[in-house]
Amino acid sequence: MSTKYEFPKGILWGTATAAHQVEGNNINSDVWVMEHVPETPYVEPSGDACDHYHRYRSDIALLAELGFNSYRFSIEWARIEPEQGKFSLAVLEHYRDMLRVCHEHGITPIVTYHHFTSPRWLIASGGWESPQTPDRFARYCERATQYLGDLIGVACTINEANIASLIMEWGFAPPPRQLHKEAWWKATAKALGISPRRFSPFLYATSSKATDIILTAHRRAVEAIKSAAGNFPVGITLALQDIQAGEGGEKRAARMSKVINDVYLDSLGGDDFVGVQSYSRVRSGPQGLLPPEEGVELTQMGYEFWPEALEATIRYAIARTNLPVIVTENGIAATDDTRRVEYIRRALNGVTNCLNDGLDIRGYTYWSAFDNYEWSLGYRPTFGLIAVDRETQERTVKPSARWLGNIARANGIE
Ligand code: GCO
Repeated sequence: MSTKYEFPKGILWGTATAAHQVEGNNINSDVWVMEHVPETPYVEPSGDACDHYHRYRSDIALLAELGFNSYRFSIEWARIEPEQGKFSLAVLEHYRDMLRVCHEHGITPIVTYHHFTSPRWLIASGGWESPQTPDRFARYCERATQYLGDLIGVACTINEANIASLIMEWGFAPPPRQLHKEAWWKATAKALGISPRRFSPFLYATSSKATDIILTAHRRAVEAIKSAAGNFPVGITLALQDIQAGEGGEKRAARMSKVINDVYLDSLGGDDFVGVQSYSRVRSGPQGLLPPEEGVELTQMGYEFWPEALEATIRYAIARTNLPVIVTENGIAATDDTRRVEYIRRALNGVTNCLNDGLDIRGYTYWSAFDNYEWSLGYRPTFGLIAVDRETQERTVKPSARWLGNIARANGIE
């Protein structure tokens, strides 16, 4: 006989998206430029994406109908401040309406202020290596909060502040000197009117100076949001991997943890929570990452199917910060939806283990609500609980959406 596990009252059950990945036509952003240079490493451009910019009303209604009580989405800096210092009231009004629609459906909005993309003008003026960026980011956060703050439920300043460190540490990008010579890098820099050496988009802001700038931008943003009517929890989100040591890899694993996780986790004093984003584990050998372990199932992303990483990363984040956790992303790219259910089931098992130990977890957010634009990999990886027809934009609810929606509605799991 199965017993029912009841989650603590008030837990946020939601799904996540990011503006660039779902809205469509984010033409004033740096990533749009990167997607469109002839030498682009992106397999396809984002185009209309899921046309969420126009379909948010029915999309949010659908999420509520499925049983979710929160929705994490990002507001797009490149739209809100299309030119430096010029703010678009029309766009702010658009996001205000999204927030209104959330509340109409009993959904707590979790708003991310920066999710990988930046305005072209920011990158043209030095991007994430410029000492002026923290102030610029704070000014945008302040303006947006003045306009939207009364309707925001939870705020995340920067999504995966550690992503560039992670990309670098794992060798997913060549070292800067080489990167600056790549044809697509040079072409994008040229299109933005900047020299390849000064081109510093968020995902490749890998220097220690950039790390400082990102963390300073976060701090300034927290202050700006709080001073501009922000009467809601404010935090950051981090891509946390369960870093395990393979044979002889202990030293290297410790170094990875430090560079990718600890530098960030150790500077979150004053935040209200930490957003944990977990997908898989990695194993480190003496020289670097080891390939996936033989016999372990792989996801569409090539990651190990390892839902237990969520429990490990929640424990790690809390041990290091002593802050409450919101799981702001957890998910799997899979064509077989039954594997998604199995993945989430095991991940939630980890969440309940943590809760049973008294750890403070405030929410679980599945990435993603929709099959969407997975950056340079285009539309092939399907993370969504809801499929989207690329021709017609028709939404199709997958069984995993109903299954997780029912858990959310019941606030419990069998
Ligand atoms: C990230 C981002 C998302 C991704 C997701 C799946 O974590 O990289 O927040 O934009 O799409 O993680 O890879």
